[in-house]
Amino acid sequence: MSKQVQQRIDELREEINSHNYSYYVLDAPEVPDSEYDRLLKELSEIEQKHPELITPDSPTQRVGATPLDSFTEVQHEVPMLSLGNAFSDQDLSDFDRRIREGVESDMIEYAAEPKLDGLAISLLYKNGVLERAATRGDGRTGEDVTLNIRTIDAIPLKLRGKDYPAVLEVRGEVVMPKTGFEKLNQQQIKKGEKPFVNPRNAAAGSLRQLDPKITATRPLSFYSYGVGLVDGMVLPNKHSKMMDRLKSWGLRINPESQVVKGLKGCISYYESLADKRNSLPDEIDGIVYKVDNVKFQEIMGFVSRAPRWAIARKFPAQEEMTKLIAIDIQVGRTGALTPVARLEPVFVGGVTVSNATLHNQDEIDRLDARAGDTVIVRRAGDVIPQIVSVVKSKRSGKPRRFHMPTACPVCGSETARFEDEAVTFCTGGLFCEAQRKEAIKHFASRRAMNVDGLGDKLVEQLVDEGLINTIADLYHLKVEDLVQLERMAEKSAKNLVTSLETSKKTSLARFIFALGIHSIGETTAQTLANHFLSLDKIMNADKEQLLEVPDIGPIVADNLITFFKQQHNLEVVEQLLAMGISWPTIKQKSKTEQPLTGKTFVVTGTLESMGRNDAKAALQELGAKVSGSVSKKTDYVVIGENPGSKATKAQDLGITTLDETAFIALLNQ
Ligand code: 9MJ
Repeated sequence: MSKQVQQRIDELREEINSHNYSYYVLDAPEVPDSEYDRLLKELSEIEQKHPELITPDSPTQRVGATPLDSFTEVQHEVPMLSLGNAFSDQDLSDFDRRIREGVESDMIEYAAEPKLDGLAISLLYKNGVLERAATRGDGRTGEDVTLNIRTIDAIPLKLRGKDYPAVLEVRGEVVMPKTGFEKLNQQQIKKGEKPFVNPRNAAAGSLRQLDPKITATRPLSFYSYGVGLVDGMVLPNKHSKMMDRLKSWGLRINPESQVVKGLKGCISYYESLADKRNSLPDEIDGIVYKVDNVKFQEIMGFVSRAPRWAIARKFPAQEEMTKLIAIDIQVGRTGALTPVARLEPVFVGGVTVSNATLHNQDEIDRLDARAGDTVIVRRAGDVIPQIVSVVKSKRSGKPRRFHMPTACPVCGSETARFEDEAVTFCTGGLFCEAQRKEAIKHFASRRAMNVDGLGDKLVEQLVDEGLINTIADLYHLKVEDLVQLERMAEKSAKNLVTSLETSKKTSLARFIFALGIHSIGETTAQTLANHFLSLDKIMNADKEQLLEVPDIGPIVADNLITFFKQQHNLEVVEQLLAMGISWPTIKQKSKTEQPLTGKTFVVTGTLESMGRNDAKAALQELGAKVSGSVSKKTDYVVIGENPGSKATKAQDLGITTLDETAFIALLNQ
């Protein structure tokens, strides 16, 4: 029995390791994630039943249970080197000349590798098993980060095959791929925690965790680029061949690595990688050129802690220092106010940058950025330039703190900010030039005023041509004005004027929704109409009265009050009413008197005579509550064509169902 168990364990471990190899090293996954997870689950279950068969190099043993109190020091027997820098082709040409002269050869072959912007790490394998992982530290003394490194799937806990040296110290870079970095930062912001400045800081922060469980959640990766201590085998005498051996043992090598010939080869490799830089999965800050021939490396030797046989040719910096001239406000088409840093133009990441986003007030507070400050600007890849930090030591005088304006810089309306939200927005939705087009599109849309024939494109055209400025102007449009527009035939113009006329007969709820007040959706608009019965009462309600309405909280209440406090908004509403927009008086004195009050409906499937949203609105107008899912609390389920599981559930629960005919009859009653 136990022998069979051991055999299955061995099989599973081998298979899992082999899939890891295909995925990370060969970059050619063999099985879907689900299959990989299944194998790992099976192994884990067997190991739980037979804990005596668990070994530290089992793929289930990546995440340790107990956090550390502190990291212990590690002495590097072979020092971990740093690299000299080349900032220009001239620097590189000097380097090449020194090598040619040093080894007395006309043309040198170089192993060219992307210079990854991560953390240098040493991995010590004894008899093929990962024993210890350490940071570079100062090159001689680093920190033991074995437990954290073990959580990185791209690092094998056990080497592949059998022909590896008894002692093998692999060196390489732990990185956080760009996509993982973006995701991690989104999560950080969501949790209200500080985002990381760049992938390198994120990788460093992740490895510095005392609890490996946290590191395990971070999207870290690893590429090898060399060896340190080796015992028990002579490795190939070319760097590139040695890297091939590492690859065969399951260590990941950067797929962009290449052997190039002479200075010319170095330069064309540089150019091709610089072109690709933004589309590579990992952040790189240059190219490392290493003399491929190990004999030549030995001839060249070292200066202080850097080899004379290698150099890092840096790409143009992605971070530069400049002056923050001012913080301006941009108003977006949805009314969001975004602070923008106006910068003294600076060349960074390959372009001249003179603006950077500052996101919101919280971000400005976090940076403590003030007009006149010296700041560090970062532009990586195609992303919008960011301000990384303020150089406080260069601050002079006492610049004032920044505060979001209380009035919209475009239209002068009051600004507002939801509690617990980072965005400040303009409340002059109907009037603000920045929001004009969106406000008009929303107003005309099917579920709002339902102006047939007035699509988004036409709204843009009407505003761009200066025919309308606000939603009220729509009702002044004449056929003569419209026919002047490009691609507007007389018939379409006439139809549009008719649709506008027809749209004037609406409902109070539609009208409230059409105003496009922040956080007032269709349902809230309907609730307000049902409760207050008249526009006047809604416009004049104070906070207390608004909070009495079911499902209306303080945010909605505040938004309504602020909206109807803006003179501009009031004027537009007044004009609309003067133009003849009207709705049937809602006669019910209170919502309890409406025919369907207290009844909960679910609508499922396709109705022939109306859309689901219209059906919903019709029910709400009669006081019913419309829910998205069937439960014991549901009173009626309206069933259209191809209804799906909600209909079955209704039958199971014994709930009354209505077909379309019965439903229409009910509405007409
Ligand atoms: C990076 N950071 O990608 C070296 N490196 O070699 C590569 N760093 C290095 N090589 C010797 N590709 C010392 C550092």
